[in-house]
Amino acid sequence: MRQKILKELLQNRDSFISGSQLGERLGISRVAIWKHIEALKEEGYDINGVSGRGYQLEDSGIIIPDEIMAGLPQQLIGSQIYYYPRLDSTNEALKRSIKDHLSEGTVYVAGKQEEGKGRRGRKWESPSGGLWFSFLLRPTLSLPQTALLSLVFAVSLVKSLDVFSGSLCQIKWPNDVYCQGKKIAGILLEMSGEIDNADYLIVGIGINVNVRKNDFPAAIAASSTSLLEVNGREIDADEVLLTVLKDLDSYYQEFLKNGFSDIRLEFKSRCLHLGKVIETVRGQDIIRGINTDIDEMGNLMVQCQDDLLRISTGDVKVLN
Ligand code: BT5
Repeated sequence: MRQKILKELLQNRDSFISGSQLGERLGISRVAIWKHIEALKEEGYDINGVSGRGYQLEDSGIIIPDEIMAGLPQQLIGSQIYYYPRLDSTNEALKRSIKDHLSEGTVYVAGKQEEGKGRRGRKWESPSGGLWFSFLLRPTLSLPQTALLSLVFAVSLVKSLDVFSGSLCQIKWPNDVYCQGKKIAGILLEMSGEIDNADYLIVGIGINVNVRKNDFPAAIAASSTSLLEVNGREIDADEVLLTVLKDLDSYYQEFLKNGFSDIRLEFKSRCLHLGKVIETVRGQDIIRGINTDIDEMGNLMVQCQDDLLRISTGDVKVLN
């Protein structure tokens, strides 16, 4: 019933709709409507109630799962979608639900995250207006193959975001997505299990869709961008989600079938720093050199004077 009330409110978002009108349309009492509205507010939906006029929903990118799922017949990623107006972190929420036997491909989307996570304990700013979601996979791959998925999904994401940004997006190894020189999206993979037998893999993706600069701390505002900023207008978050989920699924299937070879070439063609001088840290050492290649295992190859070094984890700073 709550989903039905939400749909009615979304369809009437430009005006107020009274409790009795809602009740008539859905065949329940005005009091029952009021109770559901209070529960929806409790979940985090921003609903204005004005006596004598009724209810109005503030729509800041609400996703209706049924509508997205209807556009994804037969695919694994997005076979189940749940939307929450507010969560701590979609990765954490999905992790907590795993014991409830969630099916592979389940997606959790949040309107905003109060404790959004980046890699290595960093924070991911997740105000309203962004697309913050995670999905569950149970791949039967070796650990190095599973790790490659972070590069595979980065390639998938640049392809999707090209469409909505109208420009060629790029990847900063291993999986940050850049648009016009600024970060627009990030990916966080978390897994649990044994080395060759992952219990589960959670893939978290954050995309700055309609996020406004002044919703970010100054440092993040300066180094990031959004689809809103590059287009100069708001973009439908549900269309972005639909496209992104389709591409993620097709790249995942392609990787399972044919491996990394072709996807690696796409990664290289979109890599922000291939052929450039980069800096990264390995153990206690700061490595500075030319990034000459990304190898078949997704490692970064860095030429430092006479040594060709292979970097398998970490962050990259692009120097020129
Ligand atoms: C990432 O980490 O880029 C992975 C981000 C994954 C976020 C998704 S949202 C859904 C799911 N649920 C979660 O809790 N997380 C995932 P990393 O490469 O460590 O980048 C983090 C750094 O990016 C921060 O230290 C900031 O400098 C910067 N940053 C933080 N929020 C940002 C934002 N919204 N846009 C651009 N840059 C941001």
